[in-house]
Amino acid sequence: MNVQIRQLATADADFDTSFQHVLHWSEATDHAIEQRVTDILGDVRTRGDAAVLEYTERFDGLKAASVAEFEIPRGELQAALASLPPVRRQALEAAADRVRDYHQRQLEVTGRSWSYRDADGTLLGQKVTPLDRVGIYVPGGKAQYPSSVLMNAIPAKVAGVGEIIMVVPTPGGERNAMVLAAAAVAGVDRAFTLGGAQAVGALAYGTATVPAVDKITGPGNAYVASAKRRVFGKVGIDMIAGPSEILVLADGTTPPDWVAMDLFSQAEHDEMAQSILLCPDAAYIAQVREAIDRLLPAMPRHEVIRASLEGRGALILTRSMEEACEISNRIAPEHLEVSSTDPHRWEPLLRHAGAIFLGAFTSESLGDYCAGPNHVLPTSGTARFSSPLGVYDFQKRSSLIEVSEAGAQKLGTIAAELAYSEGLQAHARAAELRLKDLTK
Ligand code: HSO
Ligand code: ZN
Repeated sequence: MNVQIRQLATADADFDTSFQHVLHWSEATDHAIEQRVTDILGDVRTRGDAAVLEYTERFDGLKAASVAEFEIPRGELQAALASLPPVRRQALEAAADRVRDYHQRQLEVTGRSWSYRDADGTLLGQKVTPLDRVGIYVPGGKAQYPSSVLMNAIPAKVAGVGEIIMVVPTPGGERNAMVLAAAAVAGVDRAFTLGGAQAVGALAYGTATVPAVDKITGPGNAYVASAKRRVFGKVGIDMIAGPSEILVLADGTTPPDWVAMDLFSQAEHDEMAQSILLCPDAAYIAQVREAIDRLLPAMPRHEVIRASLEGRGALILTRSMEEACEISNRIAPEHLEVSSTDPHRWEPLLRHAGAIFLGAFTSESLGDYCAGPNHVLPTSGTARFSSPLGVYDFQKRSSLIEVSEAGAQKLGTIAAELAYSEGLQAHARAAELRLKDLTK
């Protein structure tokens, strides 16, 4: 049966209403999940390892006498790498090299501390420091993403994080060799077969066995997302990632099969993933539609792809490429492909997207694995205000101030005046004590 994907045109009288329908995305909070996560986190916080053991047995069916049994020895990570078929290992290592290289360049820009002296010789600046210890949550179960291990751990490593702790749920004890191998390649320091809210709690509060971290990154299910929200403040978090999204902005020159497959590539992640085509050429949209129907049956994940395309997908006919760019900005997609012979003409018009893929050869999937930039990206329109995961997420900044004697005179007068206006006597006096005529 043909795919019932929604088709709209900006020229339609009811376009705004149907477009709102495409955008609408109810992230209804599930109160039952919230409550259970609150209970689990409270329990892990007060009872530590004992609670982690109980929840891991209950949810993942893993029984152990101590949490230490859930730690995967470093040797096992290395052994997993050694056990891979050579082509797989080479692909993993080649991807890691490119991701490392990209983030190394990012470090050169964002890792730089800076300072200057003003006219009075006062030194002002900013010092960049890597985080001491981070936790990386790697989903297990139905989705196993070794690429996400690379995308989380490599920027942390490049930033100079002291210790990287990975947690990965292994329901039934089934360990994924690629995930473990990726941890070895990326330089993960310690790994535990733990997952769910209990793993997030253990990382946030620390237990006798699992060390407390300063920040937790990585995607997870609704329980993990809820737990990350709740521990935020005690620790840092990266973001709460929603289902994957792709928007293809096409001028009608790319082979339609390529575009259809790119739309499938994100749709196959999840029934709730979103794939959208924006194009000013009606005949081309019809060709992509035909390609979708022709190519779908052969896809192993055709059921997920169909559900995603029919539920949240859209083919949108615009009046022009300029208008397509405007609509893309309103959507602020996670991934934006500019499938055009002249992508650099459109790129300056595009303001909101997690990652922008330029030209027909740049399939989004290359970015998921090995182009170099991070694949952890803002979703659900959050590209309006946030950025890809990067080296900067594993660093923090401290301000540096060294006031010279001359500076103390000038700043002391200003600060004292403002301090008196706030009724803060001690602040004012601290500044005034350093004024020359008062210390004589
Ligand atoms: N597209 C996903 C990342 C991923 N794709 C992992 C394949 N594996 C993030 O949006
Ligand atoms: Zn993907």
